[in-house]
Amino acid sequence: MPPLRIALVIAATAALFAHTAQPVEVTPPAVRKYLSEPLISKIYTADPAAHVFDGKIFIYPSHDIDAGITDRTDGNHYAMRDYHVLSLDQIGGPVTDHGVALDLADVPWAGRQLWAPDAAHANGRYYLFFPAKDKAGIFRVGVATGDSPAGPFKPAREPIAGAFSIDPAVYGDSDGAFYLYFGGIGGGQLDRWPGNHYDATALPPTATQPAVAPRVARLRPDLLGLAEPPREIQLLDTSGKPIVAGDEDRRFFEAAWLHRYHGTYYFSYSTGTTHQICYATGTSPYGPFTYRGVLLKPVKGWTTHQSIVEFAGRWLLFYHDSQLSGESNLRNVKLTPLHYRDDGSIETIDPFRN
Ligand code: FUB
Repeated sequence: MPPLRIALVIAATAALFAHTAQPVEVTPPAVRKYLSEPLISKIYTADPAAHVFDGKIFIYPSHDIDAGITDRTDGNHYAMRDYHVLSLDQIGGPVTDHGVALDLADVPWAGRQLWAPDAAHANGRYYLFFPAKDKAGIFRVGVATGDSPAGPFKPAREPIAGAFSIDPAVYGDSDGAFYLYFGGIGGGQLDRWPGNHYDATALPPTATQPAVAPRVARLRPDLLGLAEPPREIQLLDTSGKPIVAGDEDRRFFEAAWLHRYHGTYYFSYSTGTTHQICYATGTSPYGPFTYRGVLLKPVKGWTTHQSIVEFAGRWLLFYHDSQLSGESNLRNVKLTPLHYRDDGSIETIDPFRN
């Protein structure tokens, strides 16, 4: 063997030996810690709609269960059957689970899947707004009333006429008017309601067409029905153009929420497939809302859903992830402070810290 070749073989053997025989330093994967811990672990909870009633924080979440449903089409495995209300007197204090506030079996029109609810206080009563599939498998929005923020709630016999799809969110404005926001694409069926009429064969927009938009309607003074036909909310980019369906980082998917800060209306929502909570701002509860940025980066799990409320002089973000179970449909609710910059933009929250 020529001297050069011998030298190369020796070098290669030495290198191989070094690789296999030397202790190899392994860099452990970055350990990601959660920004905050579950508020309650005895039951699985998700989609936290938080409100301050009677000086306390009340949370109206979905109550996740393992219903043994393996069919994940259209979110069928999210097969929740009741609602529990949670409350806490102070941030970091103990969380009370007030037990079953509404049971699917007591809702005459509903068939299955009690998804994300919300609540309101008016007329000396408390109102729980909730979506469920009716007996024909179409998502509707129902309302139930009670004397206490913790429930129990008595459901109306029929769903709210003119309200459909999922994720109702109620906003009470400073002039006493209440607005109902709703809708969720994909499993939430909003794509099937072009022009507010149900059409199971409706085609979703193409990637370059405006995205399917959530709806808003003012509620009647008794809050038991809509005062007007729902309007499509315009979500615009900063050049004033509608956000298009192919813009999955910014287009609406589900989880509508409205809050007001320094006179500006903030519409926040989940982008679904890209797992972000984004927000957009406007000067009216009807919109249009102009996209401002990401409020919450993706959490552990598939879904993400938020509410924002001011309590004791601090702004709080309520959200969920799948920390406890690792399963996308068995979630746990959390809270973390939220911070505004001087220009009214919101600092992006990372649900993990390194
Ligand atoms: O909890 C069921 C559905 O998952 C909600 O309605 C959506 O917002 C998503 O969180």
